[in-house]
Amino acid sequence: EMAPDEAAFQARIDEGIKIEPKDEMPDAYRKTLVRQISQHAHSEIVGQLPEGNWLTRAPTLERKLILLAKVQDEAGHGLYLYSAAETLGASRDDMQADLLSGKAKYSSIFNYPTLTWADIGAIGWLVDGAAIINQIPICRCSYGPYARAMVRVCKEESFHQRQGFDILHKLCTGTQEQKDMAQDALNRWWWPSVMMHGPRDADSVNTAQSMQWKIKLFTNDELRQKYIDQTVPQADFLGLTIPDPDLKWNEETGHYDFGEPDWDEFWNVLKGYGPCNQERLQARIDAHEGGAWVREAAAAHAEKRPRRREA
Ligand code: FAQ
Repeated sequence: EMAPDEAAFQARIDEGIKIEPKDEMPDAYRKTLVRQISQHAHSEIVGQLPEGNWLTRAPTLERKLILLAKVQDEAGHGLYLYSAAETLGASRDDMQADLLSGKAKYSSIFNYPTLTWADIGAIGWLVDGAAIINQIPICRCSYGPYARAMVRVCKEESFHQRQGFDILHKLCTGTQEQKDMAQDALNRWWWPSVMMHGPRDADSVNTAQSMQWKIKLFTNDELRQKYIDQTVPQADFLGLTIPDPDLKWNEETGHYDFGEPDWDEFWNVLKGYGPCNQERLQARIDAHEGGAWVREAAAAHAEKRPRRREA
């Protein structure tokens, strides 16, 4: 049985009324949002690292400019999302500290290495593709600031997805060596991108409550299926083979059947044992420590300004 104030809150959610920062809300709703939004923000920030790795080695000046813009967009997404979490009373310093101490989660996908230029195509195509499928529904989620932040984020992600597809299209219409490089990138990024949607519904502790609160509008498995249905024809167009022997169109369901990801690998990455977890965290710690003088200078400047006005 729900307490009367919780029932009233749920009734507002059911009516489709957006919850705004100063509205009353159950503690657990606030906590779930801070958890999801801060993890989402951390993902955007850590998500700059795998692609940032290729900025100095992009094959042309034009590709370098495009990639630089894309990586900067991800930083911007991180900042909107931290701001959205701050509207719930979360402190930026605490969120930052939780990321750097390894306490906070960020998306598993960013713990894999970018070994070749084709990986940059694969990230745009698959990872941004998966992110859009997850984030379009969040534009309609119950918490106003999170929903509004997602509108612009989704527009930018769709540019990112196309630039990734374009990189792979170029490679796939190039030499045999280039096409092999694209296939190799797909082989390595496919399963991590399938797992990126989160554990199976049966193992997802948060889905039921988040769906009831309309923080999530679809389950992990529903979004995973949508992602696979959308991506398989794109792989066909590129002439690439998805590394899943069980992948097969199902005439009856109107969806692709697919194989089981390696969930042990997924949980290991979440525990910190993925191929790049340590390297990613260290890069963020170094950036934070290296940026200390900027924060000190900004604070000193902010302190001086009112004094100067008085004088
Ligand atoms: N990685 O009960 P559920 C991007 C955790 S897109 C790590 O199912 P929930 C754009 C989960 O937090 C990527 N951890 O959880 C970009 C929970 O742990 P907790 C970011 C994961 O929240 C592209 C536990 O497992 N997008 O960055 C993952 O209901 C290219 C149990 O799971 C978002 O964050 C995972 N893959 O559903 C940037 C979207 N999956 O907290 C740069 C917003 C699950 O209880 C380059 N988030 N876990 O300790 C969501 O939609 C949801 O939070 C899900 C997970 C669907 C990710």
